[in-house]
Order: sequence, then C-alpha cells, then structure tokens
Amino acid sequence: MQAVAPTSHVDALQRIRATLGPAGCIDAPEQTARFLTDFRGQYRGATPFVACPATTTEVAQVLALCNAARIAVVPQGGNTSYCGGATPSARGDQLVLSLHRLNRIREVDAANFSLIAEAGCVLMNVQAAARSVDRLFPLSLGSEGSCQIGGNLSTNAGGLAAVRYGVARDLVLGLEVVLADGRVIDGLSSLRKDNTGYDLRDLFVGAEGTLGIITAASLKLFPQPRTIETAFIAVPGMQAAIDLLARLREATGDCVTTFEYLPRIAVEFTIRHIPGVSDPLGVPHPAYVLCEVSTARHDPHLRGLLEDALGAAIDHGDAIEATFAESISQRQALWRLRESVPEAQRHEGASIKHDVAVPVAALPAFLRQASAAVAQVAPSARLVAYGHVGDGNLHFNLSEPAGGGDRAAFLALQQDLGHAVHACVQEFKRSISAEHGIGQLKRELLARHKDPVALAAMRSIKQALDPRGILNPGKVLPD
Ligand code: FAD
Ligand code: 2HG
Ligand code: ZN
Repeated sequence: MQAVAPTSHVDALQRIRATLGPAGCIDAPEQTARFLTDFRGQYRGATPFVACPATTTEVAQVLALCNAARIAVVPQGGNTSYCGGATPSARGDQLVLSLHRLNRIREVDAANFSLIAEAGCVLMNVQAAARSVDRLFPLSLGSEGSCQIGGNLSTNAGGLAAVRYGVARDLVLGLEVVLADGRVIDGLSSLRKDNTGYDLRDLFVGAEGTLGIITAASLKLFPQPRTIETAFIAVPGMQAAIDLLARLREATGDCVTTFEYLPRIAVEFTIRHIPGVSDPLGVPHPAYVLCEVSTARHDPHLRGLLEDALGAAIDHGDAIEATFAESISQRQALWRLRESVPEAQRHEGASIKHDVAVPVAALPAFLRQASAAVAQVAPSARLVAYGHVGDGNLHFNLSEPAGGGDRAAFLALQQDLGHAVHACVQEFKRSISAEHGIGQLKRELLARHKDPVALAAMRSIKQALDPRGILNPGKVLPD
C-alpha cells in the first residue's frame, strides 16, 4: 500500500467515492437507514455514505484515505449484533464500511478440512460451502441467515454448537486483515501449527472492528455428522440440567453437540408468538433442555445410549420426561423453538438483557442468587434465563411485567438490575459478556469488571495498531 498524503475530510470522501464507484457507495436515505440502527433498535447513527468495497484492495484504499484524513470507520457485517458495535455515532462524521460485497468463497479444501471465505459471506453460505464437499462448518446461530463470518469472528460468536466445537475463535486457522493505515496482513494460512512469534490472528478475533478489518478467513471444517439424535428433555431445574449434561457427556462418549436450557416461560413465549411452534411435551414442566448428540460415523447404538442415559437420569430425578425428533422436520421444529426465543421475547415487550458466563458447575448457584437479587429490584419483571448452559453461558434476560404495565418504569431500572446481576457475576469472578461483546453498550461495565492491567494492555495494543484512533472509536474500550 502506497503512502497517502494527508488530506481533508471532503477530499478523502470524494476520493473514496471515486475508488469504489457508484456500486460501492450507498447514499439514498431509504437505503442507508438499515445500516444506521442496530438490530435491537437501541442506537441510531449517521454517516456521510455507506462504503461498500468489493475487494481487499478496495478496503485497503478506503482505510489508507480515512487514516490520512482521520476519518473514523465503522465496519459492519450483517448488523445483527447486540451491543451497538456496528452503529456509527449520531454526529454523522463516521464512515460505515459494509463488508457485504466481499462475499466470495475463495477456496474449499476437503482434504485439508478447511475453507477460505471472505468476510462478507453470510454464515449460512459458509455452512453450505462446507456441506458441498461433505464437510461441516459447525458455527450455528439463530441469526445465521444474515450475520456474516467477518462479524462472527469480530464478535467471537458462540452459538448452539460451542459445547462441542468451541466458539468462533476455535474455528479459525488464519486471517487476512487490513490495518488502520491500509496495510494488509496476509495471514490466510490453513496450517494447524505455526509457532512463529506472536499470534496476531487472535488479536483481531473478538476485537469488534477496533484493531483492523477482517477481509477473509481460513476456517476449520469437520466431518459431517452421520448420526444425529435430538431430544427435548423436561428437567426439574438448573441443577438437574447440569447433572444431566455430565451424565450424557459420559454415556455418549462426549458426543453432546448442543445442550440448551429453556425455562418454561421461554417455551410459553415461543408457543404464543412464533407461528407453527407447539409444546413438544403434553404437560408443562419447570424447564427443558434441547440436547443434540451426534457422531461422524453411522452409529445405530447412539439412540440406545441416549435413551439408557435418560432413563437413568429420570430414575435419579435429573430428568422428568423426553421426546425425540423422529424426522428432519421434527428436528427442525425443536431447533426453531430454541432459536426463536429472542424473537418471541421481543413480542413480550421491552427486555433487559445480561449475557453472562460462570463455570458450568456454578450455574445453579448463580441462577439462585441472581434471581433473588433481581426480584428485590423489580419484583414483577419476568425472568427469562436461558441459553448455552453447556458452555456456562446464560442469557439472564428480563421481560417487562406482564399485562403491559409501566414500561418506562421497568426500563428505568435497567442500571439497577445490571448492578444486581453483575454483582453476582463478580462474586463468581466470571464474564459480564459471554458472547455478545462490548460494543458501545458495555464499555462502562468493562471499565468496572476488567482487570485494570489487562485493560491497560488492551489500550497499548489499540495505540500500536491504530495510533490515530480511526477504527470503530467509541466501542469496546472505555474513555
Ligand atoms: P455486525 O453486527 O455487523 O458487527 C459486529 C461487530 O463486529 C461490530 O463491532 C462491527 O464493527 C464488527 N465487524 C463486523 N464485521 C467486521 C469485519 N469484517 N472486520 C472487523 N470488524 C467487523 N451471537 C452469539 O454469539 N451466539 C448466538 O447464539 C447468537 N444468536 C443470535 C440470534 C439472533 C436471532 C440474533 C439477532 C443475534 C444473535 N447473536 C448471537 C448475535 C449476533 O448475531 C452475533 O454477534 C454475530 O456474530 C454478529 O455478526 P454480524 O455479521 O451481524 O456482525
Ligand atoms: C441466543 O442465544 C442469542 O439466542 C440471543 O445469543 C440471546 O436474545 C438474547 O439474549
Ligand atoms: Zn446466545
């Protein structure tokens, strides 16, 4: 990348327009609107225009110009994230850079169990590319039809199969990244082993666009599962669910791929609001687990192993009853029930969300303590605590009181509720953001909960990689 002479904002923006051409710039307000507010509608921003480069070279040219003119850049993928990380400030001086045109699968290597995808590839298309060579890309989220792999890596997304395959960070082999000044790190290695100095790749994963722009990623693939068993299991509560998880991991030879906890209220919300969802079991139960076990070989015994383990769990009081998916459509229906909980919760009015992680074994104690703490602050709020308990990650969410009570009064409690929940998290010394990141929503929380030495090291890294502070300012790091 050639050095770009310092330039004025107006001049730089004009040169970016000339570089990208009309197809690479979105101006019309009716078209820019969707780039300027976040998925939950919590933030609203403005931008001179939306820049849509189609190649890594174009991304590099845009950044070089922005860096020279000190124009802030807000990278955006599918815009499905929860903390306002992809929304520009309302001042109108930050350039939104959408990656959606950078959407080619560059390489699929079945023998190496890897593929290279550009950042703007929608997650579902990455999964399909892997499937086309009989491989699995296991990252799986409710938003997979619109989120992009660059966004998944930048938020280090978790999702529904992390208990088996890990989070986005665990699934990446190498990255191509454009730095703030427009230089490109060509790190698209597909190697499993490479101990040649600092691991720069890991810096950009989970950085939410504050250290560089991911333009492509080399990703790990796995054998396609040949045998899948999906069960919807009624459980008495969280402790039973955790005990059941250990039992099923042991009994199936660690084949548990998904282990999602749903309290009754979450199931009721989906039945009420999501067309086609019905109660998989005849009578209501306190809580449920959506559990999937799978193996990459044809295994006629897997179902029997699971049934035996569930039978023992029922005898022991860790499970009440269970139903199995007997067809692809039944499996899809169970997944739909789980994946549509966020949407169903939206239909129940305002919600206040906490995305926390504690050690798996501490989940029951955390749930007890945090439930009691929020009941003190907002006795009529409805607790919807669900999620990826196989990873110790609970979406400890609250819905406004039933019957359309005083929404404003409920939302006014947001800070107090946050303090109550995060004080419990602190007691277990764990994470205030398990999978949704920091964005602009949780910067102050980060300041309070992150180890100060770690925070100082993060600031040093930011200063070294983005000395002019043009990459997604106002996100992640507290002021
Ligand atoms: P965006 O929202 O566009 O951006 C996210 C952040 O990354 C921003 O800070 C942005 O600036 C930055 N960024 C985007 N692309 C790049 C890039 N190429 N280079 C550098 N920075 C970039 N999340 C989970 O972890 N697990 C779940 O189970 C889950 N389920 C969800 C279900 C639903 C229905 C919804 C709506 C969301 C869910 N999410 C979940 C949240 C969200 O989908 C994820 O955070 C996802 O990874 C965001 O991807 P995106 O492409 O939409 O990123
Ligand atoms: C999920 O697990 C997502 O469904 C969204 O991470 C969680 O809405 C939420 O709180
Ligand atoms: Zn989640």
